[in-house]
Amino acid sequence: MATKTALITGITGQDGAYLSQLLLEKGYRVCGVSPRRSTSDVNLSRLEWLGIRDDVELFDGDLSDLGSLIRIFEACHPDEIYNLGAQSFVQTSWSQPVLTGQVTGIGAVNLLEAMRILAPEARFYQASTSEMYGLIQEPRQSETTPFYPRSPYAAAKLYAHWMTVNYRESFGLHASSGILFNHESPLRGLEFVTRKVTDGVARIKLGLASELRLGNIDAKRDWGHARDYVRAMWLMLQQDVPDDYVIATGVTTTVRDMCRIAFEYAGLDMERHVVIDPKFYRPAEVDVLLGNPDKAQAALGWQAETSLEEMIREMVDADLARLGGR
Ligand code: NAP
Ligand code: F7E
Repeated sequence: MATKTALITGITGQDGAYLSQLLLEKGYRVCGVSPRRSTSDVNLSRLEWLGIRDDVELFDGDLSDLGSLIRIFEACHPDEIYNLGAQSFVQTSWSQPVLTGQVTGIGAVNLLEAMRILAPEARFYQASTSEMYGLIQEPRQSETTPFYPRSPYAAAKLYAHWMTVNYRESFGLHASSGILFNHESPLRGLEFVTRKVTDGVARIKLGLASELRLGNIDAKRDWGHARDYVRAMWLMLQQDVPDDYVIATGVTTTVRDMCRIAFEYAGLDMERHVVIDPKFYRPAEVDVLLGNPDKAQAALGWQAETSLEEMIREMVDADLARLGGR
């Protein structure tokens, strides 16, 4: 008999899959919101990769459809709600700004409304993001650093972030936001730069490709492992008092150096294969992000456990295995 029920939006994404695995290990009943897609076999691939496809309950629904969320609340009676669903690719947010606002911004409010009406005693996690710092106002970003979003995605997330704070303060909901810096894994979408690089390296190593086309490789990010970061989400909801926390490693690295780690691990020379393609430049770039996770360490006892090197090696190995090389 499960002790608690968790409801996860974005259960088919990278974080949703790892969080489901963690919660199942802890004995939770795990329910997920599953938006309609034409290819159900594709969006279940991460849950299948972790071997937990049949251990979670999926409910048809969409963050942009409040009625569907209400029906899901009535069916699964969640104790904990994790809002991970989003249009999460920054580049796409310039070509689909309205959809990004509706899903990533308003979608969070739809979920908060469903909770306020049907499950006010539940606990709520909002997937906020370091992208909200955008044009950084302090060299190390903490919970008190002012925000300056630089993309439609970041602006939508900032709205969702403040609405989470507002529902906490207005209605007394146990609603917390994790301001997570970039986190990656073998389950990362292929369009994001780490996975694009590790997949590209594997293809070059196996003779399936000869070049890798990238955009601004001078950008710097604070990269951690998704498996470590979903643990922080759960810890936030176990606290007596809801709050907001930065989750980061405290180390920043250029895309160029991250790329070099991947190529060198595969025994390849990155200079021979990387081609800069302005197609991947963004209308407005976030040049550098560096998180200060001191509050999470002190209050949650959380810290990142996986180094960038370890994570990139795991991702290259997974891509080589997927593509049939090892
Ligand atoms: P992801 O892999 O892109 O997953 C996004 C999830 O949202 C998928 O399950 C997707 O479903 C779902 N989704 C998309 N549109 C939806 C809609 N209209 N209704 C309901 N669900 C919808 O993202 P992630 O990397 O796991 O990130 C999880 C969350 O954390 C996201 O909110 C992201 O913005 C945020 N975040 C991520 C990072 C990071 O570095 N990974 C850092 C900070 C914050 P389909 O599979 O069907 O498309
Ligand atoms: O880009 C540069 C790019 O797309 C990282 C999302 O999970 O983390 C993610 O957003 C950097 C940028 O992640 C390519 O210009 C260079 O400076 O991997 P990314 P992101 O934009 O930081 C935050 C925390 C989120 O919340 C988001 O949901 O890498 N870059 N060349 C490239 N980026 C991509 N994608 N592709 C390139 O070819």
